[in-house]
Amino acid sequence: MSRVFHVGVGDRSPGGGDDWRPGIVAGYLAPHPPHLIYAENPPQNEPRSRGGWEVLRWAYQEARRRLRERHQPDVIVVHAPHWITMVGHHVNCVPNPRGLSVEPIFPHLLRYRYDFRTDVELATAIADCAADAGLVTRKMTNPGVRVDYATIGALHLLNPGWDIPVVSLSANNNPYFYSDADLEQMERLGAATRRAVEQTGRRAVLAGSNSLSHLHWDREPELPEDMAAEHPYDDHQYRWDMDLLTLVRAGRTRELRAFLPRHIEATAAEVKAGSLSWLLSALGWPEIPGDVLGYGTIIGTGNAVIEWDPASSARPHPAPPGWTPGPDDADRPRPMTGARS
Ligand code: 2X7
Ligand code: FE2
Repeated sequence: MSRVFHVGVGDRSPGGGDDWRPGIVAGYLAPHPPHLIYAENPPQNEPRSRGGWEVLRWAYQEARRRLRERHQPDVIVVHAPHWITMVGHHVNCVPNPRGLSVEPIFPHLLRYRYDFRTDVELATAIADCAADAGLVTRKMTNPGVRVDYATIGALHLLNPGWDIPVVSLSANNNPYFYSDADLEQMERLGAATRRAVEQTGRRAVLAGSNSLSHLHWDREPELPEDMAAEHPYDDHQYRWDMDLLTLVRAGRTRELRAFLPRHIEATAAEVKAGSLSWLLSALGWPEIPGDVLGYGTIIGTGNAVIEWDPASSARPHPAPPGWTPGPDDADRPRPMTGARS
């Protein structure tokens, strides 16, 4: 069982140097496939593995180092696509969620005991700011509700010691009723999150818990961590993911915003649930490069760990001359055979 402590805002000596300040100090795209926790063999998870998916796990290792040494947040705010709410956007306001999180499709990979602290003041402020912005919003106060594995996955991988308080947001299901992703509500939720962080004076890191391309196998190898079986679902999905990452690395965030619905349509991308739009909207769609710490596939889906750090002086990686996003797919119909979840 993880041990948890809560450090009050203002109690902590900055330690982060002259640039210590409240606000949203960084955002991460933080994918959650249960395979990553399974491969780490932490004490909270029952199943045991021989490892696997190392490059993505090394990316998370670097994210953890930056979180501890550079960002030192008061709170991690996570938006995750497997806490699905049919009506509105819910905010977990339970002070100390604890229990067993089981991945319903991969229970042999993830049966994880969690026990963490919620920053209830910030959670309440986010719900209130979202309601003020015209979003249907609920404060979830039922301590018996089981926390989903996408919330647990991103949070464990960013902070396995669970010594930083959390705010967890649900994913409203409405994008899945429409053929085109309507991400406008997620942008409003992002702006509301930012307002709440500023009102409460928190130093916050945001985590959008999404995979990228999302068609995947429906058969698992006998040994789940057999890396000889792991590769992109197909070249089509891989190329769309690479184009998305090219925009990210180049800092072309406005174009990325317009590109997301195309990427979703072409690859059934999990960002349809809106975690990435929420995250980038909260950061103000900054025209700064995202730092792609790693990319890898998990049962064929594309996954990237990416950091946006508004205080970083890292320079963009320009796209090759003449490059435009969106592979030329005239000769390649969208594959329809993959499974989705
Ligand atoms: O939730 C997931 C996912 N997003 C991608 C791959 C495998 C399992 O679970
Ligand atoms: Fe997922």
